[in-house]
Amino acid sequence: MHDTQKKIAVINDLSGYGRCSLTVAIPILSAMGIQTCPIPTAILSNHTGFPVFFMDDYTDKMREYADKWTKLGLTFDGISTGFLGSLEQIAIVTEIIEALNGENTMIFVDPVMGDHGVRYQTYTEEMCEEMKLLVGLADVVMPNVTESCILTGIPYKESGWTRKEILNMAMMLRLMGADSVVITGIREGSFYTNAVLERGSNEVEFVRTKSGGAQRPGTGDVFSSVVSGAVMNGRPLREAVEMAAKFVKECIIRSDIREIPCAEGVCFEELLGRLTKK
Ligand code: PXL
Repeated sequence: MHDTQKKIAVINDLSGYGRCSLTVAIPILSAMGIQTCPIPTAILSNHTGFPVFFMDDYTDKMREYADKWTKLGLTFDGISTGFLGSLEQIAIVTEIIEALNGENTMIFVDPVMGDHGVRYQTYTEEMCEEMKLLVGLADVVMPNVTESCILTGIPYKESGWTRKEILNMAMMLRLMGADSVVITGIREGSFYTNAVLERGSNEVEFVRTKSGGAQRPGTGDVFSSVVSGAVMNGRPLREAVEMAAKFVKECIIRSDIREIPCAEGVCFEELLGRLTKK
């Protein structure tokens, strides 16, 4: 039989504790039937939402690491990027994407920079600027509202976004060069809304999900992993977003029932069966 299994290179950090980035992306994409090949950006004891963390930046090693993949002639159906630990790393990731990018490779960029109107501790202003260039390479870019505001320069607000404002923000992100834009986690009363602006369309589709419970870190990684997996499996973007929003909500509800501490993310592990291909 021909090897038709889909393959994705996932550029993200390995945080040992707290369920985010690679420890979320690898199991989710694997459950969706995709061969998932990590390129680590940094190794952390735990994510940066905890009071203390150890972080070993992997910037100096990434070129050599990815270069061997080029020499091996590896090609990928998808490349995804998440948390990046340094300014130089964003430039390196751009190079890696260019080296591994095949004719039909889908590029998924989750510009992990902040949440709730605040930049992550490790993120500098220069890194935010550099991130705009990476956004330009994306087939699908998936910022949350905070990241959308940082990228576009629009002032952040926790709620009260009009749909016109969201459309404008999505259009601005597309002007940076991304083909399709998904703005995630827009607060609308007791709902969370994801806005989908597809390639070639001038209208935003809104996917609303009733808020499922406590806010938890790593849910953005769960969301982007499911979207990437579903798109690679041939689903239209809107359907992929619906699937991801539903899965995140179910994970949050289960985590609240199980009383998982919020800092530890969501217990997606026991729900992975819902994502496996039937
Ligand atoms: O889920 C986003 C994320 C990824 N990686 C690291 C983080 C965070 C959020 O806090 O700290 C290292």
